[in-house]
Amino acid sequence: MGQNVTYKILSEHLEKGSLEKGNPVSIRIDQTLTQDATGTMAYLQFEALGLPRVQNELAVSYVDHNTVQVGFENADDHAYLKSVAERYHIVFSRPGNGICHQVHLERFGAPGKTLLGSDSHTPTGGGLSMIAIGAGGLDIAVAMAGQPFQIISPKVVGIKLTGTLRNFVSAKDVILTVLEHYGVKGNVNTVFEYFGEGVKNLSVPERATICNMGAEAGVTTSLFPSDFLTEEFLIKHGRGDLYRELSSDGEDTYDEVFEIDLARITPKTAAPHSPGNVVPVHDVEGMKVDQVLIGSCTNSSYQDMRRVADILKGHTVHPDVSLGIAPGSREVLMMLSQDGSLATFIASGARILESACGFCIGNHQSPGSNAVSLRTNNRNFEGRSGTKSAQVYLVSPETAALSAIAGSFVDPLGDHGIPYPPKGGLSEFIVDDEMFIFPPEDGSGIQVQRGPNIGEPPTGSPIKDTISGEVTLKVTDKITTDHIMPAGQRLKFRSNIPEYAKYTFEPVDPTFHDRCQANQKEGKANIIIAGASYGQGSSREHAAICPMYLGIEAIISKGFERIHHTNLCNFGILPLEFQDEGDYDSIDQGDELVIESVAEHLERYRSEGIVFTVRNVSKGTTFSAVARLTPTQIAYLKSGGLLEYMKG
Ligand code: MIC
Ligand code: SF4
Repeated sequence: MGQNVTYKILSEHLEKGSLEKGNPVSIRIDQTLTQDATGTMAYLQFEALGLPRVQNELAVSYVDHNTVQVGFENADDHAYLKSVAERYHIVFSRPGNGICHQVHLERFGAPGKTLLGSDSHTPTGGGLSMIAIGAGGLDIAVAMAGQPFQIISPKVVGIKLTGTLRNFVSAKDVILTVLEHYGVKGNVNTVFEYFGEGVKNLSVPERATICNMGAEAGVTTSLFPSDFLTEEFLIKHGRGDLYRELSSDGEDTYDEVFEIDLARITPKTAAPHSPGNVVPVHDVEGMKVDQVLIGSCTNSSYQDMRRVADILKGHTVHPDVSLGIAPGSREVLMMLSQDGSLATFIASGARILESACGFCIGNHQSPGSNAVSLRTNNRNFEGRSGTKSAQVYLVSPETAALSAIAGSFVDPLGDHGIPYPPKGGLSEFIVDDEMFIFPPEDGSGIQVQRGPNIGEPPTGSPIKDTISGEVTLKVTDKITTDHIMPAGQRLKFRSNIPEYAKYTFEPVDPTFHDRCQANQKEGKANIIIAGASYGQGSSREHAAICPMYLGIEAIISKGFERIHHTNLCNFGILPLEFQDEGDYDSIDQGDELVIESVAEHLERYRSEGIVFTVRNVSKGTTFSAVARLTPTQIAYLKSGGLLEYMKG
């Protein structure tokens, strides 16, 4: 029986379980990556496991998120990360080296490998035909301890590509087309695998852009086959020996096929405030633009940047627009400086930003009130830019550059008078590993540095037999992890849970923290009621750790996103789904709920889920809610979370 690439790689890495769609399986993890915002907690957790060094093939620690460094906290985190890397045999990518996903693709990605990263955009590695999955930091810590990672054997959607993109239409428009079709919810336990004649017309960085934003659809990962372009990319990065060809055994290996003719794709934009809110650029043509930002792990390759430079050449940024450009890595920046593109950016009036996440996570470059901001990154959730009233549109680098010149939204296929740049630029990559610190063989003598902002990971307690408490918060559909744990100016508290917990649900209800603590003092549980697709977006496990710290014992929703559901189990919070979604309407914030005999229920594992009865004491009613848990997740809940389970 033929296989697709997804199942070929999964079979090679299978440690436990049977690879049949819907079954939980454990897979061996070859490589791990962390970034600083999730990494400090991941390494604190790894340290708590008490091992002498990491056990997996390759572990890389990047510093790219918190590089603005207002206050001492971030610099202290960087010092901790550097020392912990040397101590436990982890490669350290210094601040300035670039954005984790871009750098990992350039320097470590390899076809057929598995990669687990504490960042939801880890699937960028699928551009090199890897099974690259985003997860919470604790899952990465456990993978670094040599333990397998559990996933549900996925449904594989084959995205069949034919044709070639027209000039001025790019990979971003491809993934926006996919998002337009599949939306941002309901794609859990699914993989998007690209195949077909059109694949050979997309470069590795273009494939990476497409895989990167598959995260917005909520899939487990996305990937491309590995072919002559993969080999060329690897050879140019001095890693040709890692090449292996990987392709699917045919169209009938997919559970579903979605066909895209690249030649028919038109420029798209994701309008405020969701990456799934896709409209043709043509529909917004002429809209006045205040800010344009080009970069992020989605669109910051040399190919993207070079095309932007070619479009900007000889033009000045419109007087009403602020244009910022953040090349994705030091390699890209060095190449742009060598081929003259950097000079072109400067001459055009662009503001050159650090090779880091920066604007994408609201660390800086917040737009003005009600401003229209065009960005090449992957998320435009309300307020993520740092300005709640801003209107953020996600676009391709081509649309961004043309609009920065015009001062208004430009349809790249329209009559803008700028010719499509001929293929140019450097044909070889600049490979330079000077900004990595490779660990010594024996790091046992290294002293780990801990600044005052670095706290201990909180310990969980075993799930209670009766969960009795208040609905402290009722929220609607599509609550993102940016709503639960804001980033931006709050990001510096990632290593300090008591401090960071003060900002839990800050954008939704700033009184949440105090109200939770009041209930905790009275010995009452805090319970959250949520709509569909709860926990969309980032992998940040802080969206589970801080609620755990604030005594959230259960969350009842119309549905959870994959990474967040896993994080909740990892931190001992019971995730329940309404059996009848209509029950959501009958509950009010402030109602008292009781869930009894939790332990007894958890003994009754069912693959379709365990049904609990929830009593609404305030309304005098009952309703049913299902916990969709794997046997391992049940064990974590009983132990008080994954860390407690691992510690035995
Ligand atoms: C994001 O894009 O939201 C982040 C910041 O990269 C997160 C990770 C984090 O919250 O630290 C992600 O995508 O997982
Ligand atoms: Fe960084 Fe933005 Fe990519 Fe997240 S999405 S890793 S914040 S560039």
